[in-house]
Amino acid sequence: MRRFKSLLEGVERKKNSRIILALDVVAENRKKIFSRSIQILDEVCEYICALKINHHLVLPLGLFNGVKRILDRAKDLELPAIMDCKANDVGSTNRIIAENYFKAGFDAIIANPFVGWEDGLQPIFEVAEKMGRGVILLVYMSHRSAWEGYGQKIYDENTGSIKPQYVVFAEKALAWKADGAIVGATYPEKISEVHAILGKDVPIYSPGVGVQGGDLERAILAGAHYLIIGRSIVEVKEPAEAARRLRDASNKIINSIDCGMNLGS
Ligand code: O7M
Repeated sequence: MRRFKSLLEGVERKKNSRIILALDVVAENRKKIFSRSIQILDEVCEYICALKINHHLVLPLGLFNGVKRILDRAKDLELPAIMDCKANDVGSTNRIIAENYFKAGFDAIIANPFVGWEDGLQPIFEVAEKMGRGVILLVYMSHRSAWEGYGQKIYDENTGSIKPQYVVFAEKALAWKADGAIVGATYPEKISEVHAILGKDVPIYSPGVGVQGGDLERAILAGAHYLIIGRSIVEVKEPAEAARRLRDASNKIINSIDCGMNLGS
């Protein structure tokens, strides 16, 4: 059974935060990358509900070396960890990717639905099911050229209809019972559209607030549930203060929606 969604919801409630830290630490050497990562994690843990690790750490530190130690620290702090590997290969390779990241201690991994189900992402979902972990799918990315892939129009041979790629990916996230869907905060109109398809079944994780130009309020009002934030926390002088401000700002908007003060929600 996959337990990731409920695990994260529990931490979200306990911490009263929907901020996921993208721990994208860049430093001049491995030692500094590791020590800075631990330091930031310790400083901001109170204000976040999970952390996301990317190639910034896995490549220099190694999965079963430095990253595993960061994951152990995250466990001590009761923070779920997501691996942003954007798995995108044939099924046999995807299985190895998932097994290794889960064995190292990750609670969920991110995958690209572009490779399809059979002999594509199916093995990842099978491994996640067996090991009680989660799978989050890319639906519409935050960068400028996202439209070239995620926005292209595709022809459905079965129905004869033409749909944007991201709508089909959102439908797959529902059909495959994904634990989450990634939609960039830089495209709030896409968040609304995807949210209309997913409802409450598949929460939207939204990266791109801050440095990439995405607006926290617009993303949440459009339907983003979790905000994935990196440089606006990691690369400032006082990461804890930045994380606290982002958590408080997001909670203010969430509370205003709950009180029915935002007509757009
Ligand atoms: O806040 P930032 O821009 O410093 O960091 C955002 C993080 O989210 C960074 O780790 C990116 O690799 C990641 N990300 C995007 O920025 N855009 C996407 O569309 C998707 C991701 C992501 O997390 O994919 C799972």
